[in-house]
Amino acid sequence: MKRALVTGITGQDGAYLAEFLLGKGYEVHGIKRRSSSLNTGRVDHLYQDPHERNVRFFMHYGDLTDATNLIRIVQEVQPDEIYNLAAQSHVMVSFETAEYTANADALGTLRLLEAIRILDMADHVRFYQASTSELFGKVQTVPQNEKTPFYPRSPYGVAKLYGYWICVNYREAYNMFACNGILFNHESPIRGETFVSRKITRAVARIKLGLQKRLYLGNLDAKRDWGHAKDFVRAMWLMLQQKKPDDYVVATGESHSVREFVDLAFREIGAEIQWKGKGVKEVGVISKISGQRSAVSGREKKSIGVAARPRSLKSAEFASDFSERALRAGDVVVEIDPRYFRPTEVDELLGDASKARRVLGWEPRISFEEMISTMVKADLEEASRDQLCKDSGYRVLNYSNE
Ligand code: NDP
Ligand code: GDR
Repeated sequence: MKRALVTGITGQDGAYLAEFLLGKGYEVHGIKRRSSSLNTGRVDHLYQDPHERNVRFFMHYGDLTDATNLIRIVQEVQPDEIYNLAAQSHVMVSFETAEYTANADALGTLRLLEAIRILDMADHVRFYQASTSELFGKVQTVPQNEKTPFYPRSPYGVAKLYGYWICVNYREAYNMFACNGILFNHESPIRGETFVSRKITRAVARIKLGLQKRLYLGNLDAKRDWGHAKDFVRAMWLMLQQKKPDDYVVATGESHSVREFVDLAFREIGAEIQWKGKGVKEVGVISKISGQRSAVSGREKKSIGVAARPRSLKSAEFASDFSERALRAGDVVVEIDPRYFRPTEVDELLGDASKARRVLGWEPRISFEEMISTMVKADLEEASRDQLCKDSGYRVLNYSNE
């Protein structure tokens, strides 16, 4: 049985990858951070009581900023494959926590590679590094592939640049099987709530149910090549199954603006958005409501995927019954808040994944539209629980505008 060690297992990709690897018969070990509140929500459904037989899922306390701890875990686990997904992964936050981001994202990668070397495992461990399209930053060519020069635009991008090159260097210096997956944006119903995709789908659901009035965003014109996380973790695994280690761009080859994302998300609840005004005064106004009800069927719920939290269908139906009370044509539902503008922005990303298609046989299966639809539906279910509480007289907090 193959054994994998996944850092960042409590994050979006870690949860999908863990489920994928368990499905392939792996024994999966994850590193989680100690935190004062629970941080394992995305993998709780994978938890197995260690006292049971045939347990294949294990968690270890650890942190990418703690070298001795990483060495100990790698020694104890003796993995065949290591997936380094842990990172301070929020670009905007990296401007506020630049040094920490460098420590975790850049030096954290070095610490893991060194752990492999110190433990004399360089000749048999396969290593995946979560590199990113943020390396391209101020893009030098369109579309971006493995040969496109890098020009990162944030402390996060710069830290990941170190991670990329140290991975290449250890491959060349010590003959390690180390791969960079240069992944473009990928989202899902379990995406962190402060990334723009989830911020939008969550707000759309809450606006529909009358739990929130407005969505405040930054740069509406930024364009991203957005795919689904479930498709992208498959590419990570494929990279480590090849004869030779290499670096691959993973992307859908389609680019959409934040504005388009908002349009499609609102359309999912039967509302059309009209954009009025310019610059920071621009607003999104509801121009038409079709009265469409957007509840989630049992079958659709299954397709939301792995780590989607279990919810009751009843609550989703309940939510749709109350839906139309909140929205009216003419309502201003989107506004610009310059606080979300970044000191340096990545304006437009478009990936060329032809190498991944050719060598790995990888291609995305979930479309942009399907992904948004799934995300809105999942967020409607989640919001419906808050609505139930609110309608029963309990206080519901809104932490959406981050
Ligand atoms: P998330 O932010 O959802 O997850 C990050 C994970 O890293 C969480 O498990 C987090 O733990 C953990 N983590 C953060 N800091 C540390 C630390 N110091 N020590 C140990 N663990 C830590 O990210 P994603 O799942 O979206 O992304 C996975 C990786 O892929 C990241 O490295 C990201 O930079 C990269 N990437 C992501 C893309 C995307 O579009 N999603 C695209 C390209 C690259 P906790 O839960 O406790 O916070
Ligand atoms: P990104 O993702 O920076 O591409 O990094 P994010 O969703 O944060 O931003 C995408 C674009 O949307 C614009 N934007 C906003 N972003 C946020 N978060 N909040 C807003 O209110 C908002 N309004 C507009 C941003 O300016 C940006 O242009 C993600 C992370 O997962 C990284 O870890 C990963 O490496 C890259 O994707 C690929």
